[in-house]
Amino acid sequence: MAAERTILVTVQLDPRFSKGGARWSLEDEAGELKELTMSSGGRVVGEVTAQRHEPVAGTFLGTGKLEEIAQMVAQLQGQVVIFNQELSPAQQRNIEEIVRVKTIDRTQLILDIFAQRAKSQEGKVQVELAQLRYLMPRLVGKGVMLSRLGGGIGTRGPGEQKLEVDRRRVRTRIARLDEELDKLGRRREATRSHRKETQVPVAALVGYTNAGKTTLLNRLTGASGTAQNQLFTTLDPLARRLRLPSGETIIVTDTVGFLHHLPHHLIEAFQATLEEARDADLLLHVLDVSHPLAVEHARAVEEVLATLKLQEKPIITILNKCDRLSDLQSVASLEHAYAPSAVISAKTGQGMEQLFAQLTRQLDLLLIEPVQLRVPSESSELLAAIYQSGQVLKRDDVEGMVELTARIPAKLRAATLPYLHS
Ligand SMILES: Nc1nc2c(ncn2[C@@H]2O[C@H](COP(=O)(O)OP(=O)(O)OP(=O)(O)O)[C@@H](O)[C@H]2O)c(=O)[nH]1
Ligand SMILES: [Mg+2]
Repeated sequence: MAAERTILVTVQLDPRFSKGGARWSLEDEAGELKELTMSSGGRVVGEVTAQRHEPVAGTFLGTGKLEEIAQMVAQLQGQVVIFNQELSPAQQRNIEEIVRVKTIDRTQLILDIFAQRAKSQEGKVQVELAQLRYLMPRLVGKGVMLSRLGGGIGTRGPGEQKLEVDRRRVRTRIARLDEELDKLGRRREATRSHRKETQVPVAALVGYTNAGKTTLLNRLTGASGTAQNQLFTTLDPLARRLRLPSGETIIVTDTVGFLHHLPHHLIEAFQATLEEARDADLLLHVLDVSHPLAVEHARAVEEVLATLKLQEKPIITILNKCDRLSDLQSVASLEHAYAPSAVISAKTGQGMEQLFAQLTRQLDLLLIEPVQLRVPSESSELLAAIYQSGQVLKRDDVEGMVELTARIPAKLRAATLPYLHS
């Protein structure tokens, strides 16, 4: 199929209405939408941006803006309009009636990419399920949308009947896929519990899409997963054994990439894939430090980890693609802010010794039981030392005191003893 002529619509809402997105400029949002579209194989022929206080209930954008989009579609022979936001089924339908071509939102765009990439049986089932669940509430009414689904435009009667059949078919299919996923999940569970029995620690690579997770896995373990400069290359995670220079063996698993504003039901759809991360003893957060939005990416990843209740796992932040930086000075502050961290290039192999050392140290700490500490906030040197060589699992700042749950290496035992708190 030839690449569809696509018109992009990037809307930025008042930060109060778009959770956590305040630091992304309109240009950043538009840039990411373009990358996603190209990753899905679309051809961008036109772009529209808009800023709004809040969405219009029925049409998301105002009439004027929608007319502008309709004109652009006509002039540039656009075949599809893509929004960077989530649209309700009604909004989607109403917009399609005005712009006269198929209109898709951010969720559907990501689902399309996922559908192209999924290779394993489980991945395919997960994507199809998410697609059907997305489709279900949209199987109503009339319009361009319906004709795309094979229903008839115009006469209401037959269309409605057809719809009922469609809906029933979709429901049956969802039930069957649910069962299949269950079965596949049990098989995966068996593999994982086998790994647990053998007591090999598991480290899961997590991070923003395109950060270099697969490239790093390949370098670490000589695996040959596909790494590409496009978003969401990996949907089906690989797991490989790695023998560290210190002699320890660990299993490293790849995972699906994260994105900011990852639609909620996509996270749900990928729970199974992310179980690799949930079961891991250690998370390796790969961050592309050469990206101008690196800090924003890191925050988006932290948000997803929090949603998955994984933020308290031990994390090593891997500051990747350092070969692209002209001066390593700029990365020094990140190295400090994200400690324990390692500056590397998965491409050239630079910094791998530092990463191995961090891995070994964190694995050693895994064997130490966490303790509770209450340290005065002004003891900044001790706090820094705990962060540098210990492993902070939880932190609360309460009235001039810092309450920590942390694993403390032997050399800090004495210094922290007075602050032990049960
Ligand atoms: N210059 C440079 N490029 C890198 C480095 N690591 C990865 N890349 C490139 O970055 C792109 C993305 O790498 P991947 O390994 O596919 O990234 P990923 O995190 O697995 O991405 P998804 O699977 O899409 O989430 C590829 O073009 C890699 O060649 C690095 O250290 N330096
Ligand atoms: Mg990958």
